[in-house]
Amino acid sequence: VKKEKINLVHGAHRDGKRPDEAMKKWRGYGLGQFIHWGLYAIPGGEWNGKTYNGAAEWIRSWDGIPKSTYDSLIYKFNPVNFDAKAWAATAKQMGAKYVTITTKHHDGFCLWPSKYTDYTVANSPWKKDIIKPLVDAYDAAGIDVILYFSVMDWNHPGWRYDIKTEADSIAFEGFKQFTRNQLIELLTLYPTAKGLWFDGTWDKSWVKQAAFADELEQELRKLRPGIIIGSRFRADEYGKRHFDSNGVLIGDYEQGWERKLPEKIADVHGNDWDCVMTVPENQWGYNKAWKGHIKTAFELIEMTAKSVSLGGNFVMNFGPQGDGAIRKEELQLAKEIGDWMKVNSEAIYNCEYAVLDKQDWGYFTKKTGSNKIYMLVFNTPINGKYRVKLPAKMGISMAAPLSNPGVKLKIEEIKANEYFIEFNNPSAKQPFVITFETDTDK
Ligand code: JFZ
Repeated sequence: VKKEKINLVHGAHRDGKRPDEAMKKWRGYGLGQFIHWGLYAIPGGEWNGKTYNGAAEWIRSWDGIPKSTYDSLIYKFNPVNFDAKAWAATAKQMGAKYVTITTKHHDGFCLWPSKYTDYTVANSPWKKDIIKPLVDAYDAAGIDVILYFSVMDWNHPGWRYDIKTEADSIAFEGFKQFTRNQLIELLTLYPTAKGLWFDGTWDKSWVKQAAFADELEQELRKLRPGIIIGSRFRADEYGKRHFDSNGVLIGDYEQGWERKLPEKIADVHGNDWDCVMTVPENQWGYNKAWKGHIKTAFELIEMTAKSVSLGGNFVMNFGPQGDGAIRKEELQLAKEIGDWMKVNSEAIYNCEYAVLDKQDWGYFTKKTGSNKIYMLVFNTPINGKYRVKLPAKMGISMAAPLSNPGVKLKIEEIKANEYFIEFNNPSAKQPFVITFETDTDK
């Protein structure tokens, strides 16, 4: 039975992937960087000697922290070790092709000198814009910039979690205009930004603004044709978020893959998506403690491979310190990932789902628009024989290690469309890539 389609005015405005060049480029990024930076980096998860296990960027909401005391951290914002070019160099060295930067997190502090609030870098001891040098440095490094923006704003007097009274409604109208002004301001000040990454859009107050948010999104798209906006900005008129009441993705890509990855291609419903991931369990802003399980470069590389193998991008978060420097642990991870990418990025950039069943040794990716397949190996078979099952009529014509393409690997046909590729690589300490080409007359 076909479910009847609901007529929506503010649902998705497109079904299926965006076919334009800007989105094709986004699809080919493979690996990205997220930056969470703001006033919360100054306490770094610690308040009056007390630590808390929640996310460090949420510290303002902890019990017992006076809001006005938190807000006065603006007078301590003086990141003397901030170096936009050094951040961009770290991202570049890691192999990131895009970066998402918090222009304003939930606390409302703006890293750009917004003229619509006093709560900005302009009124801190630092005084200067942070976003402009970052956009310039990343642009110069060839890394696309996406601006993160939290709609929820704990500092703005008009923000409400819900709208219950006439007074709420009046206050929130002012907040909506403020939000629109800030977004137009951001796109005007930083015209090279390729997208907006929305957050803090889950509360009832905002979910009820289907018409306003839809019109605003269209206004922003008109202002910057090609701009990329994910599924986390607005709800439809029935309050459905990410997917509208007809189950169609709202926005250009699915933004729900937060600290988790899909397991199989069916999980992503034919949509574009990216995964945003913290290095510890759940810390986006700088946390001095850095405790619990800390992901290794191996794990982060595997997540990158898995993301690309299922048609998505992988985005690793960085939480720079209050003084503006990136913590040494993150620099080390960026270096290790970058060293791996130097050898293997061909299997990550501009690659897509290979339409092959996953095998035990790791992940398949495929170079978009070609018949070149990559096997990203994370588990090595003891006998050195890599089983490759291909669909009917597809065979392997040539196989080689990506790092040493001159070495042609032995291919044994086991049965129709099923092969062993032999590669004895017992000394491998890092994940590696075997590449093969297919022919379609087998
Ligand atoms: C939000 C923020 O609250 C958090 O501080 C961080 O910026 C992160 C990237 O985004 O946290 C979320 C948002 C959505 C989900 C979970 C955490 N979600 O949809 O599961």
